[in-house]
Amino acid sequence: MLRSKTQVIAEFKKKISNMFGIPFEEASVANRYAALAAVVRDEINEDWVETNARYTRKDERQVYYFSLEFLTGRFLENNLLCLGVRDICEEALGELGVDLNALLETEPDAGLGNGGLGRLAACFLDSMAALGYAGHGNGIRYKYGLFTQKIVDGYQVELPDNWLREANAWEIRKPDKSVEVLLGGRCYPVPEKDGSLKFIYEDALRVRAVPYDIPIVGYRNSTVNNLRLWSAEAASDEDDLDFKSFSRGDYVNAVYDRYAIEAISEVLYPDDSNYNNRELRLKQQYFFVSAGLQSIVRHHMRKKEFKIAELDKHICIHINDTHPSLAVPELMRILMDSCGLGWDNAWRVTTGIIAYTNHTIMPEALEKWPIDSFRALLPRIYMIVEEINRRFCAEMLRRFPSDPGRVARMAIIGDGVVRMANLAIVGSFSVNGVAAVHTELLKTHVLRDFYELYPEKFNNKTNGITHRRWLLKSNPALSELLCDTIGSAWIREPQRLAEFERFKNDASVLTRLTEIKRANKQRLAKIILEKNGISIDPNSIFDVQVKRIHAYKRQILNLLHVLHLYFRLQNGDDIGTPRTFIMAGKAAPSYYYAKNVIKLASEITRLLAAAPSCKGKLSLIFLENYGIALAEHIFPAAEVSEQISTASKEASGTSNMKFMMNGAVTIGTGDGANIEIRNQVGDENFISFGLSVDEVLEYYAHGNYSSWQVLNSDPRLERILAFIRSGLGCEHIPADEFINIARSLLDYNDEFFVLRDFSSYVQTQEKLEKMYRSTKLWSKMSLMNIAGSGIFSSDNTITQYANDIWHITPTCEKERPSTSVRPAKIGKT
Ligand code: 26Q
Repeated sequence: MLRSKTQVIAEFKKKISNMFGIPFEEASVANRYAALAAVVRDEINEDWVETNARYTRKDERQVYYFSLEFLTGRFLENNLLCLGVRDICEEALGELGVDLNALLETEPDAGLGNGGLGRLAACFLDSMAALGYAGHGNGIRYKYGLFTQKIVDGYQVELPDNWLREANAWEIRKPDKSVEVLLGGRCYPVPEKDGSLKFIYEDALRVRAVPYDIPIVGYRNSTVNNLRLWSAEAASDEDDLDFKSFSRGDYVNAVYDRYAIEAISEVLYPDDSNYNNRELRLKQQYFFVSAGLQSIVRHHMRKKEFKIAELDKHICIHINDTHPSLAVPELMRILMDSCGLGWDNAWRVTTGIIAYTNHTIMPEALEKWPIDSFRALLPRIYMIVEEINRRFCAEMLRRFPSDPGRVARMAIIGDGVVRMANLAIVGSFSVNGVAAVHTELLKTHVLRDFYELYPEKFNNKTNGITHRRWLLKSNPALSELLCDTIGSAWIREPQRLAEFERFKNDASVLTRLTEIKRANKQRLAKIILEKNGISIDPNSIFDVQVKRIHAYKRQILNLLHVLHLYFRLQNGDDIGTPRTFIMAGKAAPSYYYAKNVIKLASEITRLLAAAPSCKGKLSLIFLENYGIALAEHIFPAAEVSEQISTASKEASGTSNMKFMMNGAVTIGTGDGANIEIRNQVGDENFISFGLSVDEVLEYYAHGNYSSWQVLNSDPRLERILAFIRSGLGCEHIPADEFINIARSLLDYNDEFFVLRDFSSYVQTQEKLEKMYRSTKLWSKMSLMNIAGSGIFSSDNTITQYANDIWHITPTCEKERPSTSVRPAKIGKT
């Protein structure tokens, strides 16, 4: 137990000598990090064992969150905070002359996700543990996470993210819990003596799925849940080189099979919207779904007096988008082929277990797999999907005999593909969107047929973010101010952040808030100077847009505005308070438009830096390699949060919540969760602009938008676009460098209404600048955003999932004793 500084020092020194066989004095920073992590892990392990025993004892329903992505970020500091030993460790190490922050920085940023969906899964794990729910993660242990982004000469270059190069201090390999997953080959039924069918597999590739468990530590509640990530290995040692092919003299193919197997968990696909038709991706999906379900069923079957026909009382499988939707036929397969249930029983159990969250309304992101490759890879699963489809279509024809078009649209198999969203909806008991407007759009547009069929399945669960990582951990100064003013109850009950509103007219609190923001801006400026060698001015407004680069997220609108300000300065106009635009985000490697946006941002950076008119007034910086670690530095320093997607396109957004919680004011469209943020803080604390969802839908319905018309009626736009098409008037940029952007805005009629929203955006930015001039007004707006952010804690979201979908209650029994002086003292800035 880490109860005193002396104990921490002793444990830490002992670990160094045990692990590395050297005295403390000789240990490197990496050694020290590993030793501290090991000390913390020992502490966690006790609670881990106890939590599992508690779950078994209580025998309540357990939830498994299936996701192809878990963007967890670093663990060490989070775990220290959750154990309540951060301060004591910092002080103990300090006595040894070791800087805790330096150790924290050496941990790799676990980037097993692309963006919003992956980070949401990580926030949900954190909240489930903090609230004492029996909720676990199931995913893939990718050897390479999302690529590392470099910007070279303004272009994005992707480097592999070899995050497992050093031993991962948080995972435990569990070879004895391995399961086998079969791919390809042939499958056919043979009748058994008792009349049942047995399915025989021939020539299937046998993949050994090995689990690695990572503890998910609850906030000071002695609860430790499990994140189980699967790694693909050749089926067994003898199979290292498949003996049969070996003896046929087919040595090379045998080696090749081995590579093919290990390739499954090699790398995370870097696309975050476009469904891309890669067979390996389908293998990944089946691999982790099958491994996860087999191990879960096996675990619960060990219980006394367990009945497989009641599995739905014991577990709930939540699928994060359609990526794990093979859970539907795979669970059917296990229940029928391995556990002997008949179809109807298996279907009742399966559809009582699976719940599905949709994260997108973009049709191109809906997953569809060609029948041929699906059947070849998953012969038995395909049979089951065919049967699900046959029964579903028959039922639909009975219900809608005069509407065959509807039945065709809703079929799970059609037009030569398997439609994964249809499979997920038919095979689950709950379908939810991730923000109120998104769920409404699903019901009225994208999934309308299904809503009409199963209205009771549909529900909304607005996304949330964990305030422990995104406020308590990343913004210690603000956390301290909150504790000084409203006490520390908000840490466990984030809705109590609302009490901060009492201070909206308190001059000294408002001043402290401004000072904290300033200190955080300086901290970010320092990091940028060290990393990029660029100095940014903490006196300027930090106006930030950080997220994946996407046409619908409209980074281009931000850039058009920056160019607009550039021209105004060139013209000798006064643009008011100096501004630093900060952007960051990755583009999918094959998404040329998005890459073009990064190049444009980089060239604008250069242009502004070289223009005397912009000096001290306007700058743009594009930060490399946006990820969790960088994000934790950015949100606390942000003053303006850019949430400017085309209304109706962003399912929810979650960075909007992280900004708000750190006191940034949003300039945003009425899209996704922005709408709920605006409702929460009131119009006076949210800066709105642009077309509404209804207006956008109206344009789509009538097809009456013309980007040329908008362009021709606005000389500012004409000038800016001509400038972009000329390569920013720079000799070193070829004239067609930004052709992708120009084409999308003009030749393709500006699908996302960038030009249409430009004028409203510019005007609103001017309004914003005027508001900023009053430090007091701005600080008050900032305070109101912080005070309103509590409902966007994922604790709130998870409570709703638990009550409305999963039907589970917290199992927590005791509070973890704290050895820390927190929360009175939160930490150092
Ligand atoms: C699918 C098939 C093949 C390859 C890749 C994919 C794929 C991978 C990732 C498709 C989509 C994603 C990620 C989507 C995502 O992050 N969506 C975001 O989810 C957030 C959490 O709900 C929302 O806040 C965002 O609005 C939504 O864009």
